[in-house]
Formats: sequence, C-alpha cells, structure tokens
Amino acid sequence: METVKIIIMGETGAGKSTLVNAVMGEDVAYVSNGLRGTRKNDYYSRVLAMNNKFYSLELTDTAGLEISQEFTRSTLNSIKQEIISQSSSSEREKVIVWFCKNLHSHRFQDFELETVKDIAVRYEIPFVMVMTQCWSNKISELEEYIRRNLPELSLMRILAQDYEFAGGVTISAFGVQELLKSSIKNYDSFKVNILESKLDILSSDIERRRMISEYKISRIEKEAKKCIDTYSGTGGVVGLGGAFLPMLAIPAVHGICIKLFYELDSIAGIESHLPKDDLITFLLTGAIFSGLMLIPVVGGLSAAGFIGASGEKYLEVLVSVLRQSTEDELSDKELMKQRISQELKRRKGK
Ligand SMILES: Nc1nc2c(ncn2[C@@H]2O[C@H](COP(=O)(O)OP(=O)(O)OP(=O)(O)O)[C@@H](O)[C@H]2O)c(=O)[nH]1
Ligand SMILES: [Mg+2]
Repeated sequence: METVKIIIMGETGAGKSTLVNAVMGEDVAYVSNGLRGTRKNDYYSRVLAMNNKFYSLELTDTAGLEISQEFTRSTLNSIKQEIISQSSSSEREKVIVWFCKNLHSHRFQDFELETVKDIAVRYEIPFVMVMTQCWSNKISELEEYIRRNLPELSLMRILAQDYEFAGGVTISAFGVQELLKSSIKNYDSFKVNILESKLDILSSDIERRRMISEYKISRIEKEAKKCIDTYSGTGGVVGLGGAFLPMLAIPAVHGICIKLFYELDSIAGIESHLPKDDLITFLLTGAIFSGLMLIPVVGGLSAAGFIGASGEKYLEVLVSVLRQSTEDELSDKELMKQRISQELKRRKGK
C-alpha cells in the first residue's frame, strides 16, 4: 500500500485542525475558538480508498505560525524537522505540504512567502497552497498575490466545515476531497514543478557567480596591464645598455620578466611561486614568448618589447587559470603551480 504523508502548516486559526477533522471524517483534532489551538505536532492516520486503490494516509497537524514571534521560529524548526524525517526517497511514498491561509486574512506575510519558497525548494517538497474558510466566491487580493508570487505551486480553495451566516443561511463544505485527490493524482507534476524552479534558482546562482568572477578578472587584467606597461616602459629597462638587446643583457631581461611574473601572480591573487628555473626555461623555449622565440635569435628586438610581450603572454596564462579555479583553489600553491605549468605547456604545444 502506498503511503501519503501530508504535513499541514500555516498561521494560527487558518483552520488546519478543522481540515484534519474533515479529512479524517471525525473530530479527532482540537479546534480552537479564537485562541491558539494546536501547540505541538499531532499525528493522525487512516486508510484512504481512492480510484480503486488503497493508500495509507498520514497527517501531521502542526502548531500555527504566529507573526514574527520566537514561538514561530521554534514551530518552523519543528516543522522542518518533521519534513526532513518524513522525506523519503522511496517510490512508494508521497510527502506533501498543505500550506493553509485563511482567505479573509489581510495579507500574506513576507516570512510566510520566504518560508514556503525555502522549504519547498530546499527539501524538494511539493506544496499546495490551501485557501481556507472560503465561504465567499470573491477572488481576494491575497489569493492573487499568492498566485503571482508562487506560480509554481498549486492553489486550491476549500471550506472544511459548513459555514452558517447569522441569518441562518448555510454554505456547505467543499473542496477537501478535491484537495486530497489532486495531491495524490498530481503529485508527480507538483514535484517536477518544484525541481524545475530549484534548477532555475541554481542556474541563476551559477550565472551570478560567473558574472562576478568575470568582473573580478577584468579588473585584474586592467591592473596587470598597467604593471606590464611599467616594467616594459623605459623605467623597466634602464641599465640594460640601450634600446636593443645585446647578448649580455639577456639574463637581466629574464630577471625583469621573472619579477614581473611574480608581480602578476600576486595581482591575480594566485600563490603559484613557480620555481625561477621553470620560468626561465619557459622563456627560453619560447613557451611564453612563442611568437618571437628566443632572444638570441631575434637580434634587434627591444628589451621593452620582449618584456611587454612576455608579460602579456603570461597574463593570458594566468587569466585562463583564474577561469578554471574556484576562490578556494587560488590559495592552494601546489595546485596553482600545476595549473600554470600545464597551461604554459599547452600554449607551447600550440
Ligand atoms: N465554519 C467553518 N469554520 C472554520 C473553518 N475552518 C476554520 N474554522 C474556524 O476557525 C477557527 C480556527 O480553526 P482551527 O482549525 O482550530 O485553526 P488552526 O489552524 O488549527 O489553528 P491553530 O491550531 O491555533 O494553529 C475555529 O473557530 C474554526 O471553527 C471552516 O472551514 N468552516
Ligand atoms: Mg490547530
């Protein structure tokens, strides 16, 4: 027999316990008259026959949410605990929340909206928004507000118990059987809706993070370019004996490049500390300076040009490493060393 677990939550006085009694077919739950009624989670169960099938129905009647009181926080915690303990991956179990709201309430509180979104998405639990005490036909602003703000959830109207107006006119109860049927029959599509909205939230989160990191990278690039300009400008090559590179100046130019690379690492926030030897090898083998190759071969090339171009190439390597790495990974020296080396080698191979 398939189990259907229904957790009934919502503000005090919404009519949760009245709904429990209507589902159970007898007055098992305490219904309050104005004052707070249910004070802790109460459990009820029965066998339900529906569409030639039997279900084991388990109801949890929870204490009412009150507006921004300490009590509400502890109530919410106990409801979350309930949901966690009742959630199950079993195929033969359906867990659903009925969130009750009195049609005649003045407003749907922000904390109610946040609570519904948070619990539904976090625990991947379908919610049905249940408008209670619907003895009038009017579509309230409240109902429209809920539809607008929680479009992924189903909303149903009920009157769990007959309502008698002062003049003796009675409105008959309605909607409870439909609510039960719909919760069971449409459970899978409710679940899909929740999962889809969870995916939307997750992917927009990833998108947001990607935008932030692109923004950071573009700022790093700007600062790094300034640094490269400083190094490759005349200031950086003073003392090298002229604008053109004599053989003797090569080690000095390498030294400047290495210093520049270290500075670029630190601008990028990367703790690479590649061994100097590695960098010299990369410089000499043209891994960084692939276009112009080795210094001795390119007589006539200016030191400034060489430093600038090497810096640009190394910056490309760093940016590509930044894009591959998370914030945490950036402070992992070994990993960064490995990624920079790999990237240099990859470029050399091109
Ligand atoms: N006639 C009628 N009265 C209702 C209906 N739903 C709720 N009420 C009345 O509203 C009041 C509160 O109902 P409860 O079912 O105790 O509300 P609750 O949500 O369980 O409240 P807490 O346990 O305090 O959270 C009672 O006086 C109920 O008789 C309904 O469908 N019809
Ligand atoms: Mg109650």
